[in-house]
Amino acid sequence: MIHRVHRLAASVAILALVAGACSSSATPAPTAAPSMAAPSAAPSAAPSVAASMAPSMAPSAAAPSAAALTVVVIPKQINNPYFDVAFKGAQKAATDLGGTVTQVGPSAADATQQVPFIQTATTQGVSAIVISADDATAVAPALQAAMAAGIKVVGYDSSPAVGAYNVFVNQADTAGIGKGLADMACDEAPNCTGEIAVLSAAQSATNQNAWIDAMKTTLKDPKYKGLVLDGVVYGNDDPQISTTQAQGLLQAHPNLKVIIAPTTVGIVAAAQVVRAAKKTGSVFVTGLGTPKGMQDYVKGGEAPEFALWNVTDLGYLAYAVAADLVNGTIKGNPGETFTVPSLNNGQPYTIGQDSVVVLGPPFVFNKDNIDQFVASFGF
Ligand code: RAM
Repeated sequence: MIHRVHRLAASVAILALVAGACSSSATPAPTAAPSMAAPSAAPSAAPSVAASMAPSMAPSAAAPSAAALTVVVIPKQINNPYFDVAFKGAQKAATDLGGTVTQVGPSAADATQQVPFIQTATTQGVSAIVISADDATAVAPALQAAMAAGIKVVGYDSSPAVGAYNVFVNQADTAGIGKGLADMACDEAPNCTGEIAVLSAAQSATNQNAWIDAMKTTLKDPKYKGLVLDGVVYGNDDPQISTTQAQGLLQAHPNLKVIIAPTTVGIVAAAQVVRAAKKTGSVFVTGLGTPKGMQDYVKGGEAPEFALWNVTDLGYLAYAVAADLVNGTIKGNPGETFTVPSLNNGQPYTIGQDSVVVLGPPFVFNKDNIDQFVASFGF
């Protein structure tokens, strides 16, 4: 137990649980753990399809032009609670900042199915497309065609290829998430020892692949030498496929200690499978999940800790960036700064390398804080 408390403290230092630091809600976040220094804009793991943009001067502040602002949000898939929460944030931003926002997208996390939605939005002549890419390169030509038609493209959550967006809004520092995943697995494995495995989303997902790579880098540190990564399986952000894959992990690896699911769909499926298999207390689940979806499994002991960011704020920030691009407040060039009054305590965001903006540090959830977060933020 002492081990767990110490390790959790270490995790919090990496994945800081910040009291209301990035919230668009008036209600403060529950636990006042110290924040780590503001993360620098993490480079996107997406492959480059075009030369990066030239730096420019910081912009002047300007209010969005509501009349001209029509934004289409294309998530990885609809029917995923994570993206519904993000869309609520975008809707709130549209109310606050002006403009209209709609969400369309495929029912499965499949990039080829995202392309027609991009093309339709382009034909409609919307002002901006906000997209979480199921595959960085598969959506790139359609997004570049949209950009050529004068539409601003904002990636959020999972990056399109560099050059196929104006700005990518990253939910958190990529390396920090990867290290946090390793640390939480280390927390949950007895004495930070034993077999671990990853249940991911789609095999092509930019964000999950970047986090897993960062986690593997962290695992090379001698501190984690007791952890053995059995492999990575893909549940495609589909509850049924994720369940089957989690069951497969338990069967293939009888000594498995931790399933790391860096996907809100996968982590719930894994926790359900562990409970149904009566492995509570011998196999643990961690990763990235919505607090509401994981509340029961945190208390049940299947998933003592996991992480996420403020998803509402992610949608809000993506919309705000789209609005600023459309009205010319920013161009999307590295080095530009901008503020969003209800986010980041009104402090400026800076566009970093590869035109990436980072929302802020994520939260680590456990039985001591999860109820308060859900009550305050509702997701
Ligand atoms: C899923 C999606 C999304 C990811 C979260 C953590 O809902 O794969 O891209 O950011 O999990």
